[in-house]
Amino acid sequence: MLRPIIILPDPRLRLQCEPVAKVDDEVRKLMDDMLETMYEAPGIGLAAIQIAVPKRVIVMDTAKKDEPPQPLCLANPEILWSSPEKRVYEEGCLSIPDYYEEVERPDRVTVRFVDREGAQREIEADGLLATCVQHEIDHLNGVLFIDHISRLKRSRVIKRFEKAAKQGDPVGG
Ligand code: K1U
Ligand code: ZN
Repeated sequence: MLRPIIILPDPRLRLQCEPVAKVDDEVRKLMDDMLETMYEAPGIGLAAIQIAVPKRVIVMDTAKKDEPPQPLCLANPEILWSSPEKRVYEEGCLSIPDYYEEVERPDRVTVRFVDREGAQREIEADGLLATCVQHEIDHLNGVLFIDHISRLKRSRVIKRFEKAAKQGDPVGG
């Protein structure tokens, strides 16, 4: 089922999300809805809070267009290790449509999480997957990619989206 994505300045995007006690059928349905919503957007990642569910669940698929899909569903993801080397990538966010800015983050991370079957796993991510998983875990802590850019750029984009929300423009243009 497709779910609506909430947009800046929705205050729910600043919530600290709650861990999932168990990956049961309800959480698996949430993961399926998130993947469907992410692919339709389209995007390469989505956190549950972006569809107004304050749980520590994220989905991602960073496969290239010419590769088979590689959906990943992570409950309670935790970064165990981050590389000292950094990578800069021009990020976007489905909750801040049509705004892109370069963000510097660790180039590689090790992440522990619970998978769709309820098993605890670890992945080592690099490149785009590393950038994406850090962006999504930030969402679970109420952090947006604009919190990693200059204060001036951040206040400009927040003002733009506040104005659009007041005028009833749903995409913030
Ligand atoms: O969390 C989100 O808002 C999704 C976001 C994830 C993300 C993008 C870039 C860097 C880090 C994390 C997006 O998917 S924005 C859309 C996007 O990047 C994209 C859309 C279509 C094709 C390829 C990329
Ligand atoms: Zn985002």
